[in-house]
Amino acid sequence: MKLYRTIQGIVVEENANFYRVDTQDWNSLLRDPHLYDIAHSSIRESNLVAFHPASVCAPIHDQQVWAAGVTYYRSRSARIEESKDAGGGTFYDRVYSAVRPELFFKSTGRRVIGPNGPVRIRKDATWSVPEPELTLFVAPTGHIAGYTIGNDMSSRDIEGENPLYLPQAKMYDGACAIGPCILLASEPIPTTTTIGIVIERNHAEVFAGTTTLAELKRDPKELVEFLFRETAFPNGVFLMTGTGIVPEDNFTLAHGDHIRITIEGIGTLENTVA
Ligand code: DO4
Ligand code: MG
Repeated sequence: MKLYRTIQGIVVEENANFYRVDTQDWNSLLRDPHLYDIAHSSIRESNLVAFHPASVCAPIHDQQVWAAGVTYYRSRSARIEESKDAGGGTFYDRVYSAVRPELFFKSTGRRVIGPNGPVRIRKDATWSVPEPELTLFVAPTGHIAGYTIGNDMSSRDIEGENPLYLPQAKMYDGACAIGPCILLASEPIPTTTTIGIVIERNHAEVFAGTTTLAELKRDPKELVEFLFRETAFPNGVFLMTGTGIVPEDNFTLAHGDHIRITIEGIGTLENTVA
């Protein structure tokens, strides 16, 4: 069951049919402890609606986005390499195997870019990449209520120069895209789930990569447990779970690049670099 926030209102998709959810308020719906049941009870013939993909917005309003880092071996290795001159090797290696994960604030809800919206690379960066990440929607109670697709846009040269520059490398306008829907799930997402990314430049593929959730080193529940330890999220929160796909070191994004991230069972998030 997939939940969409659209210009026309809130819509739930089940078996390729779309149904109106009788509330206009995304925050109160996501806050509701009966979110799954409310969405499920909307699946009836009298609620059938036409679906317009172009009207889909980011599935977020007043929720924050947080992110986990170095949760895949590939991310650990890429970061050790990019920060070797700054002595980052031990930081990234240590956080990969530490009990406490790396968690950082990524974006306010209102700054998030939705499906087909423009993501950005920093003007003062020379090495920029998208990071395709399974993103959890966590209810105010700390329960993982759903899953979406996230793009944690990052400036590798800025982060690599000094780990203390991470907020500048990762928190700027157009650095966070989420969507297209929230997969509401009563069961954890399977570890066989595939994550794929394709980047096209002038209609030609310049990078493609895939991974699966089996490569994710930490249980999503463990990440949530740390996030909720000393912080409350009254509207719920989105938590990116880290990237397992990092392009080769000679790759950097360019203006006009088209980024397509697909997570099995959820859908595809498409954005263009503005
Ligand atoms: O340690 C820096 C950020 C890591 C990250 O964003 C990731 O692994 O996805
Ligand atoms: Mg990331």
